[in-house]
Amino acid sequence: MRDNARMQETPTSATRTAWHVLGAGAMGCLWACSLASAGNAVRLLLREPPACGSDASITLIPHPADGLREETLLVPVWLEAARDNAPIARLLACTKAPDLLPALEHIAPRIADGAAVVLLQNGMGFHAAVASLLPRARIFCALSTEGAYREGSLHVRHAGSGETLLGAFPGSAEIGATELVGELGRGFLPVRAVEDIIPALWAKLAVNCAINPLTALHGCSNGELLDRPTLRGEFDALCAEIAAVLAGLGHPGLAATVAADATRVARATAANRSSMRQDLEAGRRSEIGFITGFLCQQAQAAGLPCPLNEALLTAVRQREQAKQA
Ligand code: NAD
Ligand code: KPL
Repeated sequence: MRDNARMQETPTSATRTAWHVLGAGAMGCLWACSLASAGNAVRLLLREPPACGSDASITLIPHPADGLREETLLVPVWLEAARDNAPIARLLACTKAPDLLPALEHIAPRIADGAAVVLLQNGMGFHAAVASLLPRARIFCALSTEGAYREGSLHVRHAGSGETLLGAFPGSAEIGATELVGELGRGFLPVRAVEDIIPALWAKLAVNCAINPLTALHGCSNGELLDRPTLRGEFDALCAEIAAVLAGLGHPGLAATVAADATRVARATAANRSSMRQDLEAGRRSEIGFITGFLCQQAQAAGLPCPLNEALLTAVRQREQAKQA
């Protein structure tokens, strides 16, 4: 490995809007690096006070598609305590879904009127709650197929190159996402504005409902769902139930493609340990409540049966509790 290379802040950084990044995990560090690479001043909001209020560097192992040439880079960022009082005009929220609202409640008084708040979490069911918590902010949803994992504290590997879709949460931001894409997409991570993000959120949710709980409970790779006959049977039955719920909720197009979509994603990510499997195996709380849990809530409200999804929701929650006990 070559020596670490230090990414320089460009002279334009002083003139660009500062971006606060909430959550210094895999996605938070990756996005902080991408924003900093474009000359933005980046402030990483930490829950832990000791290291806050100082310059620091994120160690980034880039993906070849990032075009950064170096094998390892040190990217300068400013560490800031959540309880600091400087106003926040641009926020990229990168916590896991269950941590999002508590984290935002903590910094809500700092969010400026008209601030852009981008939610990068997997799952659904939290966007409206954030919009009510921050009624004067513009809320955006980001859907990312980038893959990253932490190698250590402030040390991230960009493992899979993808794309991020950005759209305004309906009713929250009068202007679309195009203006913001110009800022967020200036770094090495590609970002694309979409007019209506909701169908994309549902499509991703449906695929995650099909893959994540089964892989987490069986401790198998995504590809094993397709290749092991008993798992394939469970996967097919689950896809059929998800399709029936989507059809009942008024998403016939998604209902028609969910089995093929989930199969394609499981094949394309065959060797992956799903994020939910990783969470359960590490004894962490998973995002099940915002994935299968959200689908079950919507199904129940519409009077649609979803026994397979309900059973998976219960089983994953029991597994989480057993690990935490
Ligand atoms: P992560 O666990 O690596 O990072 C989350 C970070 O948030 C942690 O460092 C945690 O300490 C921090 N955090 C939690 N509460 C906080 C608070 N109150 N204040 C400050 N920080 C707080 O998770 P991740 O892998 O970066 O995933 C983040 C989100 O992005 C998830 O919803 C995930 O599903 C989604 N996502 C991740 C990937 C990926 O490849 N990692 C890809 C696409 C989408
Ligand atoms: O999004 C994913 C996850 O693990 O959360 C998939 C697409 C299933 C890839 O593992």
